[in-house]
Amino acid sequence: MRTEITELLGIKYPIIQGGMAWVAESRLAAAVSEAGGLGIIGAANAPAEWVREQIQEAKKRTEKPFGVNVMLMSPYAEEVAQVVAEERVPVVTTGAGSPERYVGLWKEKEIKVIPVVASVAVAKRMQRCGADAVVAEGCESGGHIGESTTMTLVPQVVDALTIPVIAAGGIGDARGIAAVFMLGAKGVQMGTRFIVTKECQAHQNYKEKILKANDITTKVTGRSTGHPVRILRNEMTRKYLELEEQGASLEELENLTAGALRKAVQEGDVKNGSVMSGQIAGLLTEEMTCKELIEKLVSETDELLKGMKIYE
Ligand code: TUI
Repeated sequence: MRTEITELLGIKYPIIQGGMAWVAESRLAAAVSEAGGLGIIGAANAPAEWVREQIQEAKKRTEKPFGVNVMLMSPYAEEVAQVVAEERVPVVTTGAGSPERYVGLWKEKEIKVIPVVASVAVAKRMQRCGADAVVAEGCESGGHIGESTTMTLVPQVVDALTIPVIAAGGIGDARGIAAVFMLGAKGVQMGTRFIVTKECQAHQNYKEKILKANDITTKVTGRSTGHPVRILRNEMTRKYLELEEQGASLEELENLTAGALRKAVQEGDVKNGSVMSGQIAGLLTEEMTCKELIEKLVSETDELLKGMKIYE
């Protein structure tokens, strides 16, 4: 499965693990990279020293390339950007903003820069400022999302850019991978699918909630605040959406979600915590190791694309 993305990143398969806040730590990232994909440590809102420890831990666990996702709304984004450069992490992905001011710093250290984008306009800006590739992320994704679906976003970004495009949002199995290859993507990024792996350290309650979800279990909170976030429905989303409908203040809404993701991921409080998840949760029924998962995805995608015969 060699594509422009495997060549660019020096990896075996063009399968990237999403840099999920609180979930994507060194053990998961190292397991994905060891299995031939690209593991990512999610810096999210964590302090730079935590990110450095995670990078050093991942380096102990794998000699293969891995990445760090820098969440640009974090108060620590600037320091994390520096740590990534100092540690010469092979790949950086970014989310929730534009990484333009850090691109020079990273490129100086020969770090591959892959911004996650949710629109054609931002994708074009990223190419202009020197990105090596982009992740085009549709609103089927969990967490902070844009407006367009993967089906509509990916081919439009592919046509607008010359650098390779990685598709994300709503991909949970080989059918999803084959589908986005058809849309012109050269790789995939999967988040939710990697939460339900043996190496993922998220609380078992979080994993179970994803495994029990169906096609309509996710909700989008925060549309009124300009920061829409896709989460599995629970007591917290019910209260949040009710408050939002009543026109509650930003402060009231933020009180409800402060620390809520950590509460779900680490403490397993899936009633009052934020259980961020993509819409593909309903397709997922089984926890496996990263190696088992990646090998299954690759062999089934191969089969689908080799035997492709849609009609007579
Ligand atoms: O970043 C994500 N997903 C995330 S970040 C996150 S942490 C968080 N938690 C609570 C509230 C808010 C954030 C949880 N999930 N995905 C990548 C992504 N980036 N999707 C959309 C964008 C994006 C949005 C706007 C990228 C660039 C952009 O605009 C750039 C600009 O400055 O115009």
